Amino acid sequence: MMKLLYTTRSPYARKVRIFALEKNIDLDLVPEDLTAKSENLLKNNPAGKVPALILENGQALADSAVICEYLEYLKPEPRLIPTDPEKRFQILHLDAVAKGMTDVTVSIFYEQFLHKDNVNKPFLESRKKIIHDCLSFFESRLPQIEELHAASINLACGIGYLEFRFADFGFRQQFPELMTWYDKFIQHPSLKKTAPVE
Ligand SMILES: N[C@@H](CCC(=O)N[C@@H](CS)C(=O)NCC(=O)O)C(=O)O
Repeated sequence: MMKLLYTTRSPYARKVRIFALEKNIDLDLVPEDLTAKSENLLKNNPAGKVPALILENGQALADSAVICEYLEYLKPEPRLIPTDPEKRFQILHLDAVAKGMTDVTVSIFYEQFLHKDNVNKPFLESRKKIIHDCLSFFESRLPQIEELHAASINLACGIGYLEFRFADFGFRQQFPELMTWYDKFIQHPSLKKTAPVE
């Protein structure tokens, strides 16, 4: 069976787990400790990040987008990355914005984790503004994220991570329509099963 190196908190690993659940692909989930990275992780992904997938022949795949692309290739149905070029690049664009928002959220977590007593306030404020702008972008595109696809999954993972770490940012109040979408979207069994836990 393929092995997925992951953490239960990682929004990127969560996207991969949701893809696998939707496609009924069994993965052997191997937990990683990112404060003491295993040799296995560093050997398979020298960038030291989860998720990393190890195929049955030993080949490693790093990065959630690459792994999801592989799972889509392995089992095309249900389609989560459209093939029709117009739809495909629309979704991939939304997917990239969702990933950008998650990257920014994760960078805030690291800043707070590393500089607890001396956080860079202007950095945090500029990062929060990016998150705000991304959420606003998606709130004005609700029809495009109605269905289950790479971008809607990625966005739900990003918002899930935001709620998990920074529920006090106030985005629930600022984006009620998007959060109504989110609360409904996370009822999908694959999302319920992968909610972040410490
Ligand atoms: N672009 C990567 C990002 C993966 C990533 O940043 N993962 C975080 C956990 S949420 C990580 O492994 N961080 C460890 C580190 O950067 O040292 C992906 O999409 O898989």
